[in-house]
Amino acid sequence: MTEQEILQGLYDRTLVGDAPAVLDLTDQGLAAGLAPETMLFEALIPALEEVGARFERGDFFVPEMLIAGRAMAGAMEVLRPLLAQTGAASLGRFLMGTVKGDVHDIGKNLVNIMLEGAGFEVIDLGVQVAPERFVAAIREHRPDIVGFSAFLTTTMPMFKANINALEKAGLRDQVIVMVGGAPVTQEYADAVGADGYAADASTAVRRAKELLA
Ligand code: B1M
Repeated sequence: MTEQEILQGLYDRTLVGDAPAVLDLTDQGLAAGLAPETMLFEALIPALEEVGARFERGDFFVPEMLIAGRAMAGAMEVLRPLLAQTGAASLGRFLMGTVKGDVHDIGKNLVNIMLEGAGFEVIDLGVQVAPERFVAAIREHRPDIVGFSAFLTTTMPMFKANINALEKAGLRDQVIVMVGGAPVTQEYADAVGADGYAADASTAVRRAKELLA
């Protein structure tokens, strides 16, 4: 198979949620010398974008989104150690979580991988993280930056709820707040009083470094 055929196969099989084929093609891509970033940005992410577009049009439903997400997550397990360099000196501590009411984690996990690759120490609280859990974890881990991910317009308001909880706990001036996720914009981030926003994982790394500079 040519590199182009592998990338096309990865896109097509992710789109239909064929996890074993996606894993197999990921291995084949690596064996053929394809860069993990190429498989990620030219096949896996575009496939999930198409899944989202089909869901919006009513051509796909939740089960299709779920199996496509699982197929991508399987490939990420293989790519993760390759994307994240090891042994880099810590640039800072980053506490991350998907907000309460939201179970999307693929985008968050990708940001984590890129942050780790760039040399951040990442503490991931997972999904559905309530404001009080963020507060407790900030007290425990003393991160330089806390990151809130939200992927639904209905869960984005949790950014403000989280920031309010930090203020109430007297922690707001001790930690930098970054936000992101599919429906989030710079305007929304500004409106809720976040310090930083990024539209994708590589911008998130750049923005995190800028905020600490
Ligand atoms: Co859902 N879902 N989903 N979903 N899902 C979206 C997000 C949606 C846009 C699809 C659509 O309609 N086009 C839509 C939201 C619409 C909206 O609110 N505007 C949607 C919906 C409606 C829903 C449900 C409500 C469906 C239902 O039940 N009726 C439901 C909600 C469940 C809940 O959370 N309570 C639901 C459920 C699910 C699944 C569980 C089936 C599955 C999630 C699996 C998982 O994550 N483990 C799923 C999936 C797979 C998707 C799509 C198809 C793909 C998401 C994804 O992984 N994208 C998605 C459509 C889409 O996004 N195009 C969709 C790839 C990922 C790499 O990109 O997540 O954007 P992204 O992450 C980026 C950036 O956002 C950024 O960097 C990441 C990497 O580049 N980023 C940050 C993320 N976090 C950041 C933090 C930062 C900085 C940058 O700083 C802290």
